Amino acid sequence: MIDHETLPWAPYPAMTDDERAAAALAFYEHIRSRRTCRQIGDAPVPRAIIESAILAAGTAPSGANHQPWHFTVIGSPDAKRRVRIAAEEEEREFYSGKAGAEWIEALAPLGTDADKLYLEHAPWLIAIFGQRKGGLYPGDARQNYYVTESVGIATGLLLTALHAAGLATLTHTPNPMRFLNTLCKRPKDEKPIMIVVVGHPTADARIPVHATIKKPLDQISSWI
Ligand code: IYR
Repeated sequence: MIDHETLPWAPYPAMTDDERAAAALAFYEHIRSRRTCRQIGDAPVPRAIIESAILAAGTAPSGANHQPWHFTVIGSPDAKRRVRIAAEEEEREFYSGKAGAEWIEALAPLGTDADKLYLEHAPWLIAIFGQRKGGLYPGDARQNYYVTESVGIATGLLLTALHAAGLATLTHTPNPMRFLNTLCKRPKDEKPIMIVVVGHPTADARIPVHATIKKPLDQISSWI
């Protein structure tokens, strides 16, 4: 076996089980208040917040610790406009037939359509790419592993960090979204996974009731 260097486990802060239970419950209360916002306005958000959130996302566990993700942060009005135009083009096809009746019906309670105003108005769009090839160090061109899973976890942390900073988020998945490679100048072997739209809700923002229904514990878990 190849020798590998280790460090002693750095203990987490001491806590009683009661304190842990209270912390877990408090975190649940915090995260359950996050919801997708489709009316994100043009109120500005400091770049430093986005940087910290991406650093948080980058702590996610990943296959072989290769960290197979890339975040392109889109803040220039011109680039946001180009994303909106390209995404709306795909979405118009999606909503006018490509999606199929069952998918359209499933989306009806969310009230989504092909207009993606927020892509232009929101202060930041974060385009997230998964890297099939890479490795830990700059210039590595090794195989990456569990790319979708790793990027999914990192995206979850990104949303959690942005929520902790009091910002509204929306996960947007234009279908297909290969146009993002061109727009963000990313190589072909990177797969666009989604766009996270970040900002403040507009004063008249509303949320679909459908989105507030969360499955209870006994439906999402079994204990054996
Ligand atoms: N990408 C489209 C459609 C869409 C699909 C699913 I599944 C959603 O949960 C929401 C939307 C859009 O952004 O409108």
